[in-house]
Amino acid sequence: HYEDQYLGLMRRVWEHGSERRDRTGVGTRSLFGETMRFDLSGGAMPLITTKRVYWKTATRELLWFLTGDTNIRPLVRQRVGIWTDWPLVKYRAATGEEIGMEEFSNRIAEDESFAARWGELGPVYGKQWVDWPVYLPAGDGLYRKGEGVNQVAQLVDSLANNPGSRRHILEGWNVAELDSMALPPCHKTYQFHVADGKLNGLMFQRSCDIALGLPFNLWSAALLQVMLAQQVGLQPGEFTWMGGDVHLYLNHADLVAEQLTRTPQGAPRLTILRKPDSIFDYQIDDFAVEAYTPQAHIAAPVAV
Ligand code: UFP
Repeated sequence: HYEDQYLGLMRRVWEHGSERRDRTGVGTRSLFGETMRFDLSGGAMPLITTKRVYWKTATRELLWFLTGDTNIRPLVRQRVGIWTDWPLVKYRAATGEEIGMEEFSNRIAEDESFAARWGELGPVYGKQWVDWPVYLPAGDGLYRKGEGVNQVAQLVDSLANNPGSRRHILEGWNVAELDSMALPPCHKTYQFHVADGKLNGLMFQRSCDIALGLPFNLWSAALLQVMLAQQVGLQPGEFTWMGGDVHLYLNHADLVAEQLTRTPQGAPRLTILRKPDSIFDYQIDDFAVEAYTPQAHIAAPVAV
């Protein structure tokens, strides 16, 4: 089963990972430089079945990236809270207000100017993907802002018109802007490859929380590949995942113990219900997943 790779990675990191202190202070066990490969043909997806993965939440996030937005408001209005922690912590620190997550989310959703002031994440994925900033020399050592680069549009164009290229890259790691981002990109680099009528994809993730982040990241990266394939008239081929620092947090012991007793089941299939006019026109209802009967959700603490 495709998921044996995920469970095998979890087991190896837990049993053989080096214990390291990390930014969050929680501590991890970590291995460096890991790979998994998944066949996406016929609608197959690397969707984890040994616990429930909220693939619609991950899909909403991906669609939000593609709009170029970097404010949490559209996510919060869809009840997606995965990016809310960081603005909340910032708001509390700036105002001293002991506001809870729910109240903060409500204010973001209801009050547009509050969201504009407090919901910004800085130039994270969306900005870099569709509007990578460009500065043009304007003489006397000065620069003026040029039109941003829409990497996603360029990628679709190059896949369609120059399939043999070895430069089908989508990059989030804008070195000059890392300091203004809420979180430097984790899934920082994507590369695509056209061969035999198929679109192969590779995603490199510099830092990977196996328990909480990776199930989401696998789904989203594979979904982007399937969407791109549809847009350029190719079949989805193989998806290769590569991880840099691949870790389990020490406070995830219960999750690891429980999940490693479980056996992967079934082969969920993704269907895209129509072909939107462009990569930027997909809606959440365009995606259907069949034969997904996951085992129960496993709660685990998030390291912030
Ligand atoms: N993380 C992921 N996937 C993501 C994401 C974060 O696994 O998509 F946004 C995890 C990796 C790490 C933490 O445990 O969040 C990011 O911390 P750092 O920036 O210190 O690597």
